[in-house]
Amino acid sequence: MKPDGRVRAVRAVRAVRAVRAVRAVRAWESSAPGRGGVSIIDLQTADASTLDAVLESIAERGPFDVTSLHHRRLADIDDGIVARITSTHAQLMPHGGPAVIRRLASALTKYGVQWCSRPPAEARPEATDQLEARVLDAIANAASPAAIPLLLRQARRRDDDSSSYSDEELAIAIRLNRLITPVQIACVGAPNAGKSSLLNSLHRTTVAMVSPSPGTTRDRVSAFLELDGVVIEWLDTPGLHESEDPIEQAAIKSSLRAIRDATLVIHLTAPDVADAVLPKELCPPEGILPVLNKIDLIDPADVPVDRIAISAERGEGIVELAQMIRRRIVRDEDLNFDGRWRFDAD
Ligand SMILES: Nc1nc2c(ncn2[C@@H]2O[C@H](COP(=O)(O)OP(=O)(O)O)[C@@H](O)[C@H]2O)c(=O)[nH]1
Ligand SMILES: [Mg+2]
Repeated sequence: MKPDGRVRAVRAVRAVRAVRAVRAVRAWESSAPGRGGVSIIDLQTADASTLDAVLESIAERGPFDVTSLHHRRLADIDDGIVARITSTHAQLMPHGGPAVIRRLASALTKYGVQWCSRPPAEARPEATDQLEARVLDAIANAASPAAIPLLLRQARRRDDDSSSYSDEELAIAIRLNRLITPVQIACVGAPNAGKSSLLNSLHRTTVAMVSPSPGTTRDRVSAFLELDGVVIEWLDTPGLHESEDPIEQAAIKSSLRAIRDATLVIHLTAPDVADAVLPKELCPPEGILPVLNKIDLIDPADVPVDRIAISAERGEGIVELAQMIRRRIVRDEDLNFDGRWRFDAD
């Protein structure tokens, strides 16, 4: 419901008062951006009354006593929890979507709060300086376990060398950043090539329906998989083929878009199905990896030398495939790199 004119006027007066009073309040998102159902925004100031003013403006209906929790509408944007931790520290806990956080950040800014794009060093009392705080933030956000030992070494390396980054360091950072934010890998091929079986085999649990009738994977299915220490998002696509069915056509169209955005494409073929025609001018940054499935159906001597050979159903070649994919996404030399990783470029 829209607030009426009087309520809006009262809010505006409060906002002006708040803007005057609260320049000293700083706010930042302390939870991993876009990860959880609920986010945490920290509000910190040196003076309790300025924090009262901000909370009254954003969440209304105080008082917000120390150690109290309140369920409130937050700036007419979202419902959430207001937690008053100490007289000078409070937390807002709205839903975790990036759009909600962006809008709340802009509402807080309107009330005079200084919005920090990342938690300040003091927000991490265990960090001795800003760089160490950034390392800890990156560790908190990193999807892949392989990122942790590398990040732990960064604070010292970067302290020791403050020169500008070399081209090699910048190129390696593009790949190492994939350890923090997972890339997408699309598995494409004809219906019945075994794409869903491969995902299942990689995942070792059923996340996609496997069926002998073509076109079972009507929509895209994606799963986060850890391949050899590196987490990636695997897109299981519907078979690329002509279809009269409008639902299937829509699914194929949507998967074509996803395939074009993928960092690596796995082109799956099988001896018992005709190969699919791949989308034109497909040029993923890490290339197209040809993989032959169902090698249990053929004589080993008939496996073409240019194909990675697997049997999704029997689990043959799956570990080797996972390692090969990992090396395309983050190379061995990247993981052993002894230079500086620019993990915190804005
Ligand atoms: N013999 C054999 N059959 C397989 C293998 N992988 C998948 N299949 C079978 O191939 C059929 C199609 O598999 P599915 O994963 O649904 O293919 P998709 O349409 O590409 O997703 C199913 O009957 C699977 O059991 C394999 O490695 N060997
Ligand atoms: Mg399928």
